Amino acid sequence: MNATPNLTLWGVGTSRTIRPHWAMHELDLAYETKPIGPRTGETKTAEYTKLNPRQKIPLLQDGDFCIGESAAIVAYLSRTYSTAERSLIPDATREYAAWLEWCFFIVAELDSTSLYVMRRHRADALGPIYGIAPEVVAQAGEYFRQQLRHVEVALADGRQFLMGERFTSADILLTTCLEWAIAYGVGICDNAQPYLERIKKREAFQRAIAANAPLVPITPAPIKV
Ligand SMILES: N[C@@H](CCC(=O)N[C@@H](CS)C(=O)NCC(=O)O)C(=O)O
Repeated sequence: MNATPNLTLWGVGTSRTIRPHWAMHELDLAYETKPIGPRTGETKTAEYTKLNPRQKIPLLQDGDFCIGESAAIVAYLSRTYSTAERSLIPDATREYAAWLEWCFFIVAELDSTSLYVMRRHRADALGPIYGIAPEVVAQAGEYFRQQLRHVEVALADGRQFLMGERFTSADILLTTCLEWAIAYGVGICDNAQPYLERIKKREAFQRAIAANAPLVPITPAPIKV
């Protein structure tokens, strides 16, 4: 492992960009932030496109290595920079597999199939670009609630975190989805409420909120229909 990593994180201001900021703070890593925002045109510059041809935030530079996709960045940081004192990922093969299962479940079912579909088709979000579709939005919200039952079971019996008594980066992904769901008026299960309260008291979470705040309010580029 690199003893003095040279880490730069691009992107602030969204529920995806906060994920790697949070992982960095949990792991107590020093890094530089390039505070570019979503839908500002900043992901389309030649300099940025060279680093990330997908033209999306977040993006992590670790020395001469670049990685995009928020969940992949969090997994990379967890694997590369966890220590005995600060770890975001289980070691044992089956626990690691269960962690992977949670990460893929959250990204595929809660984020991409539910919340992001709502974002794409809400009139007050990206609907003017991708089509305003109230029925699709309602169904996606319902599907989110159904899928959240798996989280409800995992958090039963007063369990602290998704994987039991130990905080992992799957909790980072889940928290961002729960906050997003609340912002969209989708109810979350009862035991997710105290879970969220617990998580939000974490110092690393609070530092990540500050690190993810845009320096100036983000003014999105006009929507092109
Ligand atoms: N699946 C990607 C999604 C990233 C994404 O869609 N980022 C948006 C902002 S939330 C973006 O950069 N859009 C292009 C832009 O705003 O210029 C991830 O989790 O990192």
